Amino acid sequence: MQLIGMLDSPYVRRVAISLQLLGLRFEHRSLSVFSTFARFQQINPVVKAPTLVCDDGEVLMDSTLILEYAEALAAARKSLMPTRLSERQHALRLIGLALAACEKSVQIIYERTLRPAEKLHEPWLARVSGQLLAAYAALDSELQRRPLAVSSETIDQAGVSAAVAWHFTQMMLPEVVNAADYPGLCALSSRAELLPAFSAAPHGASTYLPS
Ligand SMILES: N[C@@H](CCC(=O)N[C@@H](CS)C(=O)NCC(=O)O)C(=O)O
Repeated sequence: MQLIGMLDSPYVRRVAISLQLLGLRFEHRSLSVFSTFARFQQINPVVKAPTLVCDDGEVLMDSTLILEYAEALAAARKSLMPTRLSERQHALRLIGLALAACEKSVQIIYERTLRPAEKLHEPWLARVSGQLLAAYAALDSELQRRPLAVSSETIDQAGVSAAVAWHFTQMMLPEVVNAADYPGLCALSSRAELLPAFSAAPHGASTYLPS
């Protein structure tokens, strides 16, 4: 299968890291939804990153749906989702917060980079920034209350998603989210980024490098 999209997208990165942790082989094509729009469009006319081209050619999109498919593919061997209901409920809460943080970060970046400066809408930016800080505040307090396991064998989807979201925001918007205010997220991120699955899929323009 082929994963389409750049690793500067937290959504693409969470899929690239998760596929590795699930033991699934894939080819990565680092196409941009902006600078290579036409090439992306030939693969997926909706031009959403990540896109997954399955082995039979069917095209999936949306990181959460792609991960649902990946979990089913790997089911007999491994899962990144806890099986006990109370643990799964908590993991889903953390993943929801991490995805909201990704969404709000991306909205700020798009507002700043895709819109002419004179058309920036400050009230919208203020609203989205407040939502972003609220998501990270809740995520950080959850992580301080119940720290997550962080090794290649034990990290789960909540750990992957929270670590990827945090690293993305720190790479792109460090002036909006002050790292020192979120010690739980800093601790998770600094350990997660050392894992082989994370370093093989670094944030940025490069292609995933399997070890
Ligand atoms: N909910 C989606 C969000 C994906 C998303 O918004 N990806 C961005 C790149 S970071 C994208 O495709 N942007 C182009 C566009 O929406 O037109 C997911 O989880 O995959």
